[in-house]
Amino acid sequence: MIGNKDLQDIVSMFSTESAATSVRPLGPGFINDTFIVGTESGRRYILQRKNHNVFPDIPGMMQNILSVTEHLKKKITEEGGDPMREAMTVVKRTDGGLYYKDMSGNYWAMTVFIEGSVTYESADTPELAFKGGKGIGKFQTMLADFTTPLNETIKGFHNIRWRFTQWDEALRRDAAGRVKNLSEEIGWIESRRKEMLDFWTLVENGAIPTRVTHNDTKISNILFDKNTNDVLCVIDLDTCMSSTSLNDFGDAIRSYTNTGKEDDTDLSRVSMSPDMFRAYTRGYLSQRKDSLTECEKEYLAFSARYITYEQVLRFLMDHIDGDTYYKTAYPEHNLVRTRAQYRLLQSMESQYGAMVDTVMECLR
Ligand code: GN1
Ligand code: MG
Repeated sequence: MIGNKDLQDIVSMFSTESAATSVRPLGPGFINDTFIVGTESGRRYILQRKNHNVFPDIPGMMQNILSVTEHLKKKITEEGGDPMREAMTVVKRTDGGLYYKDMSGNYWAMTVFIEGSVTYESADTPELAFKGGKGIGKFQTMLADFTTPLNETIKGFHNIRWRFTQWDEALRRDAAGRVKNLSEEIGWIESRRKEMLDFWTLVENGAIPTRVTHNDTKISNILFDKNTNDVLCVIDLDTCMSSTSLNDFGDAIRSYTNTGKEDDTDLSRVSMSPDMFRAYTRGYLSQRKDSLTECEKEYLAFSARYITYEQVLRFLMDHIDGDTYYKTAYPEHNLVRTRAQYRLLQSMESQYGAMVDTVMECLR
């Protein structure tokens, strides 16, 4: 564990307004380590240790974040918004660098903390889901004319064909000797392989367009305004890159509509809430209805199944690999997550007809 003195030294590498007075851990991220930094002037900052096992090219990732946030700030300013609160602000190093690499090879980056914001681990009301959908819709719209090529921060992140390559390799390797006990769970993945690849073919042949998207739109990656609960700022831009808008929609549905927790041990609590689905979809389409292609609209409901399936695969694959990717709180954690996300997937599958109808209704 890194000591406070070390953290303060790291903070001093960055151009904060004044010296740090406190550095404390923040939030439940699965990948990076996040800290909140207090300073003498009262301004607060977010310091993150970026996980370079997950993100092999941190310089490329930070370059992405800088160019995306600069673009967003321009848009927000043009529209009369507050660019310091509605977009993340990268705090550079005192010598202008975008990150700091410490003696142990860890990468650190800093942004301004946005005051008056609140985050949620789950959506408790359809109103919040509506606002969340509207926020991601706006985010995608603001990035629609962003043309700077982005680095691929994680290869094939939502590309199921690539995920199957990794999956097949993980099964073959059986690094933790767990495969023998997982025939049922592996069957969940295999029985849907073809259906998922068929969908992905539409992306590969261009029927579903590629756009600049966020790719990790779960509710905890959104800052809401403390007073109005409107989306204030979309954060965690580490995976901002070329992908499909469907992936942002699907991942948000996976998170907002779940009546249980992502790692619920009581599967009877887990299901997809049709009310939350309707609310999020209404919010999202209020911003994106006129910009999506017919094919995107047609597969909107399916994208929730796609991303939830992918998440089942990723949690199970990490369990098979011996828990090397996601942070876990206990040895079977990734398996518990796998089962809970699979229950959510089943719930989506059984309500799929109604989900398609809801999308149609929200498009009218
Ligand atoms: C990770 O980093 P965080 O907690 O926002 C993961 C997402 C998963 C999510 C599951 C880079 O998101 O892809 O959907 O956990 N991020 C990365 O909760 O793998
Ligand atoms: Mg996050």
